[in-house]
Amino acid sequence: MSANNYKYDLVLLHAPAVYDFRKTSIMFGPISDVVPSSSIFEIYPIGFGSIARHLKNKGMRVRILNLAVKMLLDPKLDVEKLLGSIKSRVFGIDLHWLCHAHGSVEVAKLVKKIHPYSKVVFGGISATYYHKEVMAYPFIDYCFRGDSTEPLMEQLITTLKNGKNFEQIPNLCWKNEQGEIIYNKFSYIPDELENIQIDYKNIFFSALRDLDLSGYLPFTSWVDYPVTAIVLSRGCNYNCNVCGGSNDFYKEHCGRRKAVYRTPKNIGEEIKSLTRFINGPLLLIGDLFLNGKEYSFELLEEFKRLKISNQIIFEVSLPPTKEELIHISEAIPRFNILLSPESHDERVRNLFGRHFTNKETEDMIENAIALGVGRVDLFFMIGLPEQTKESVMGTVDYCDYLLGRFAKSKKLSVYISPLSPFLDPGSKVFENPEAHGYKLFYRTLEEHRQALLQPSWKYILNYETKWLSRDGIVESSYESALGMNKIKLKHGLFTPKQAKKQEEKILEAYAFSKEIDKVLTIKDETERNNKLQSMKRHMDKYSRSTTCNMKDLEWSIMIFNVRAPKFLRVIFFYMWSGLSKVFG
Ligand code: B12
Ligand code: SF4
Repeated sequence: MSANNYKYDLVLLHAPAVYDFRKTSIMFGPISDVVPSSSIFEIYPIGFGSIARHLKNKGMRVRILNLAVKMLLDPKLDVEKLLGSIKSRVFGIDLHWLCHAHGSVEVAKLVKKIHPYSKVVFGGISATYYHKEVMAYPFIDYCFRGDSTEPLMEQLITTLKNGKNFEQIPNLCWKNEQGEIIYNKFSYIPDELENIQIDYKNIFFSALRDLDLSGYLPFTSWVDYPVTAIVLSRGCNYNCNVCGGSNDFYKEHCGRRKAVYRTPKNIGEEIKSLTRFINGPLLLIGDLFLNGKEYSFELLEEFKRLKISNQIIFEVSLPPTKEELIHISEAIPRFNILLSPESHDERVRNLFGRHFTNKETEDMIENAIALGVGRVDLFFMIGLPEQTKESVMGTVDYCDYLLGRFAKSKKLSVYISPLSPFLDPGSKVFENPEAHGYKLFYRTLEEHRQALLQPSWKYILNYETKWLSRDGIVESSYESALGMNKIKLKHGLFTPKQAKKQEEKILEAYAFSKEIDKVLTIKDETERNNKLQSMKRHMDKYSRSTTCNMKDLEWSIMIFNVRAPKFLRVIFFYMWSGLSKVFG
């Protein structure tokens, strides 16, 4: 194809976790219960926005195509036809989260089949970890390693246009004419993020230009629930043992020794560009206090100056002190705190890698309420070192105690969910499971790709622990969900009707997961597969909001008083004015 026939220089594609989830029968269970995505993880990496902005500023044409959202919204969507209608020099596919191992690779295969002359490039932190395996697939041409690729994508596209040598592009894995895989030096590790930003105006107008609102949506229900992430840093200064985004991971795989934070001015500009269009909540990711007092207070001063009326959710790794909370409340009138103590048991929490006490957590809740917090959200997890089923139920009891103390204020919410679907590659536990009491079922990318096709989440899980087998994780997940449901009813957070409905759903989901176990004992493969296929409708039903009810999570957003995002009105206005010109 001649260069002039390419409408785009780059199309950034986000695949569903499993391709094609519309046909396969899989009970994903609660694997995505605590994120706004459905079980096919339709959220695309926030970095799509900063790559798009960088390339647009260099005069290149970029499109974002959230294929996962489009497939969810239109069950009859003909993906091959859609991809066939889009001509691009390069298709960039993220393999950021390992749970996309199946979908991303399958979509790459499809793109190459449809557009044999276009180039397929992979990136993201899982692609970084598995770059050798990624490059072994014949339909993937390039893979970028590292957490920052904005200028690298520019270099790749320019090099493709000019036909010059690829050796000069840092962090790039590529194939030479003989088909040998070349791993360029990993030398681009920016230690300042001044040029990294998302221009929301550009995103909204690109959606208009491409007449494709859904292709740019971060997740399906975003229009009703427009929560948007603002990432403060790249890398992390912490070392939680089960996390594949820890300090050790970034050191080993991204060459980053410590987290680098964006400047308050840069973050302020992004927030300004966003709040012109959206009045939904902003989720600040990356604990601002971990970058020192001076930085955090400077950032909060910037927020104060901007007079942000949106709700801001501060995701913190440690409970903020009273002084820190005072600064937050002075800067942001509508603030919320999100903390993950992971377990009520301080020893389990320590083994996870978080070092704070329950007393510190409780003091934080008390102070935050006194300072007018909108909501404190506490997240607990199942599948941790030394965590038994009794310990999981102990966490439910602790939540009962916390709600007993704070529920009257209606400011505290508690959630529990399993560590799923995967223990993160590159985490300390993944690299040395036995030493931490874990057993790994899958290690390679290909093994995880196959695992995602298993009929239920129990078999998708890539681990079990000495204290909780896979069955134990499933049992503890549903039983703790029942426990949480009861205490939320007891403390008036759920109405009896809501609690009854949720209880029925949890019990049905648990029973259904056992039903799948039984079907798997059927020896005849055709009979087994037919039976599984006939269960698809229920499998889909029990893959959403079982351990945590999404409505419960969204309720915290409802009180944020979200109106329809401003940008939708802008879009409708432009579409309407365009149409009125056509029709006079
Ligand atoms: C922010 C965050 C989130 C946000 C996502 C916001 C967003 N839209 O990106 C939320 C809260 C929604 C989230 C959810 C999940 N997360 Co998360 N998340 C993080 C966190 C804390 C920071 C990530 C970050 O800094 N990103 C910024 C940079 C690094 O990435 P980026 O700008 O998006 O992209 C750059 C590069 O990655 C690369 N790149 C990315 N994609 C592509 C594609 C191409 C073609 C190219 C060339 C380059 C490229 O270039 C970009 C620009 O420079 C990390 C922990 C950490 N410290 O890393 C965990 C982390 C990434 N998440 C993780 C997980 C497991 C999840 C969930 C699966 C959890 C779950 N079961 O629900 C879900 C998946 C949600 C989905 N996709 O639907 C794991 C991933 C481990 C792994 N290897 O799979 C991590 C490492 C740690 C953890 N356990 O939380 N997460
Ligand atoms: S879980 Fe721990 S190590 Fe991972 S990103 Fe969060 S604070 Fe950092």
